[in-house]
Amino acid sequence: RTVAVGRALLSVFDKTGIADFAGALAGTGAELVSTGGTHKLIAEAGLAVRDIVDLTGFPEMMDGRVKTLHPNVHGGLLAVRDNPEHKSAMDAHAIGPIDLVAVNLYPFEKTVASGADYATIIENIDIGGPAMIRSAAKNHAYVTVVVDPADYPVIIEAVSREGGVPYDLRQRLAAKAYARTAAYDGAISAWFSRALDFPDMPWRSFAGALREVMRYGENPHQWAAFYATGENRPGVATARQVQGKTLSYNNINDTDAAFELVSEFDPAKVAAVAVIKHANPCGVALAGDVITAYRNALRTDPVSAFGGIVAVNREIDAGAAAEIVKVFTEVIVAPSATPEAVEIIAAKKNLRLLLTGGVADPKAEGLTVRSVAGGLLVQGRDNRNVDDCDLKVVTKRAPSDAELRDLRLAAKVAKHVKSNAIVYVKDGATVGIGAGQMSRVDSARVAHRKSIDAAEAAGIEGALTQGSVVASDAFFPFADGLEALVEAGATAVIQPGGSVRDDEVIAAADAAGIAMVMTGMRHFRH
Ligand code: 93A
Repeated sequence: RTVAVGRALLSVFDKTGIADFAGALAGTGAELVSTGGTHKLIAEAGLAVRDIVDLTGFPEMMDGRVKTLHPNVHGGLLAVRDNPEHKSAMDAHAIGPIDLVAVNLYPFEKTVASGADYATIIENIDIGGPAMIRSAAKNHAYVTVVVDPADYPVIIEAVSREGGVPYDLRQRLAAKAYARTAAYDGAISAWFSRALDFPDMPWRSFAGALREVMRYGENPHQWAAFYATGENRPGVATARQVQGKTLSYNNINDTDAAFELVSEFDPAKVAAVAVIKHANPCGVALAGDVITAYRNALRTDPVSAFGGIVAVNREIDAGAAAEIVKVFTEVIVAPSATPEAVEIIAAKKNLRLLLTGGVADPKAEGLTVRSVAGGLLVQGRDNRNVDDCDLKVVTKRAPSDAELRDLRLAAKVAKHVKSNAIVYVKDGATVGIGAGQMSRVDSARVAHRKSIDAAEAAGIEGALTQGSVVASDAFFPFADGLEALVEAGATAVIQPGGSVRDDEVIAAADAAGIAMVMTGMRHFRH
């Protein structure tokens, strides 16, 4: 529904565009009400405008600290217009509805940035403004709230075209309003923690639901805390810890990487197991059952698996539990575990068992956040994978069905390996993983060399990568990367493509007689 603006309350610190906005609203028949400075400016523009003092029956007092904090304001903003009880309260107390609020806040952030003293900063904490914004935004079913002068034109346009503000616009403006008040309070909270220099509780300066203060961070000399975002997503933040020591900062980070990886695979179709170290997989395998998948995942790099994290996309049964506890493991994470499995794991007192209740939807939206000096980098989750791609065969030889199955697995694993990522797969299991090298050629070689060690440990001649397929998280800038894969014995390659030298890379693949498919989708992970 579109709501006409019968009465508008304007109270802005930044007065940009406010006179024109007020004029346009008045032009559609709106009554204007305003606070001190804003009132003065609008009146000087020659518009009829009531003083807020008139509406509240109270003077602005205490240096303006109390000017709009009054039932005539908040009742007018919060009343549910078609609720008989609310209506009679309005009648009884002569509270008139307020249909639009334009507020922008005392410049707290700018005051802090200017190096002002403590008292000045405190005086620039706006109280009445956020209160009105939050009241109006809550009642967006009836009320329009505008916190940014850049939004005046779209409101004016709606009012002159439709005679009021449509619901979807009110809703969007309300969402923006809460983002503003949240950021405002966040800035106050961050300043406060800095000002007080909470030496014993530095984690206080963050917004969000504090879950746990940890003994230390990535290293023992770093403090750390764990916050829940409230996303309802099976994973390390929402899991139930059945047993074991408290999770450390690194445990949580690694467990997340592990569980997000196995969540790429539908448990109804296949069992997936990942063994993770330092947030990188050191083995991933798919099989008909968990125990086979675990054994095959372990084979990629049994040395690195020591002290690792094991993630499973299906219920852990007694057989799988007995197999996993043979290797020293820090954390096991899975959707569920049978009572017998829980009992077997209980024999290892320190081993943490986390049950998530399900796998995470790999397609879910979400945020990833990381810090840089003085800022935060925020992006959407990498919620796509090779299944969303149209695969293009670019070589003379096309991959066989078996190769294609393994290529898809390799591509999904590569998405979860730190760049540059090279992942060799054979028969549903990784056989070599090269992670985090600055050169793609080195990642290919590291994985190959490690697979020679793993072959030796398994009593196999040569390298595990012999006869494998391989995925790269990003394109090959030169043919040398492709040649390194051929050297390792790969027979098929999956990669995004898109290099200016794609032709050279394809020619090298054809010369070696291997198949190559391109996905068009890069999966950097830094
Ligand atoms: O001091 S306040 O926290 N107390 C209030 O009741 C109040 N009402 C509006 N600040 C309050 N405001 C703020 O005044 C608005 O958020 C706006 O930033 C400013 C507008 O004042 P003026 O119209 O006098 O320039």
